[in-house]
Amino acid sequence: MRRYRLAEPVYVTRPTMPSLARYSEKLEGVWRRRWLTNEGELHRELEGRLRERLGLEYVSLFCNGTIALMVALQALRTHGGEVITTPFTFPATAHVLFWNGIRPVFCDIDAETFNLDPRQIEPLISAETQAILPVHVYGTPCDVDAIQAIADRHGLRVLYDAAHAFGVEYHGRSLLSYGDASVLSFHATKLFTTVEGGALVSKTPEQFRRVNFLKNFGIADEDTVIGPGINGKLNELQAAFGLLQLETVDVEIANRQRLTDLYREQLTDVPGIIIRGDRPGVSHNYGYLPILVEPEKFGMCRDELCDSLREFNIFARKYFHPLCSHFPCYSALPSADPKRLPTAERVAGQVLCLPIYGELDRETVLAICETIRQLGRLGRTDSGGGR
Ligand code: T4K
Repeated sequence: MRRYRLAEPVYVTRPTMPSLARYSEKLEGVWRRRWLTNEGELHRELEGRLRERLGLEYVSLFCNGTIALMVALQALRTHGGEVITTPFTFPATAHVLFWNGIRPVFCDIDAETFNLDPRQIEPLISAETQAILPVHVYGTPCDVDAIQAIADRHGLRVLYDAAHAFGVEYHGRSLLSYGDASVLSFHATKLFTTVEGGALVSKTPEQFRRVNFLKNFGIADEDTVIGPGINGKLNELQAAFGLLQLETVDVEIANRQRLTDLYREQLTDVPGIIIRGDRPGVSHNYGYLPILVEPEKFGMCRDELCDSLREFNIFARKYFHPLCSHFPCYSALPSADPKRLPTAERVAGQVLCLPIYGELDRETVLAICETIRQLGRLGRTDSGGGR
């Protein structure tokens, strides 16, 4: 096999950085005002800009997506009982339920979208069910209409974990406008980042007000605390970073789209590698580049491919393996039984997220694809034509 070991490690993602000079410029005002957090000027400006960019009315900034999810559950008065969610997600999704005293009920996923399969939700609804917590995994929209119809039939809330869905539009409107609330993550690994950070998108002015109290200890004014809030605030240094990120995020999406097209072109004919196309009616953000590895056809399994790629300095990631239902804190739940989650089990065993970020160059993507192609060929030869 020809060796393509990359000179520098290539990670699954890399944040776009604003110029240090421009960041310092933005911070000058912060230094002058000595106003560092608690709804500062830059915080207000960023909230306003995000409302415009995302076409939404009620956006509350947060210190991270996890706390925003915690607060969203409180704001929707969802605590105790059960919430139906997906096991194919980052641990935060299930953990915020646990931290709100809620039992997660895991539901299997759809083989195309890797999101909650609406056909499997209804049998899981019980007298204890409070809400549905779907995830737009990799920014691919859930079947929002089917999920809403189920929620309406059973009087359930729908909270979307939209950590990956910055800027995604579905049928011409922001994906974040569906359901009762949506939560974004602005972590350093996300398409749009404030280093750590997140946002909660509310549906109504009442909900928006409640969220803003809850993220600030429930404080209404110096003499009044109206409820048991928490500290979910984003600070001015993060807001400054976010304002500069917002100037480049559309270029970042366009660059990632170009690279996604290149990956698709290069990998579609590789036996045993499944790479998905765009979905109808969706304006994607190209935040992640997941492939599925079918071991029989490819010649090696996902784990072998992932380990082999590391030897070539390519650090792909198995998002989202293991499933949340495998964590010791949830594995004893009846809904965590692998037999009830066959699609999630299969996808978690086959998925691999390849490096994608705007500054990744074309040659590196070509080298990654060629390495995958050759590793597959080698695997098929070693196993006598496929395992
Ligand atoms: N819901 C969902 C569906 C989520 O995916 C997440 C977060 C959340 C909720 C919670 O939102 P937050 O509370 O985090 O806002 C990363 C992120 O830490 C996590 O935010 C994200 N999902 C998840 C998908 O990815 P790790 O453990 O994979 O991160 P780490 O440190 O291994 O970084 C991955 C790669 O990114 C590194 O190999 C290199 C690159 N990187 C990372 C950092 C931190 C950089 O280039 N620069 C950096 O500063 O979880």
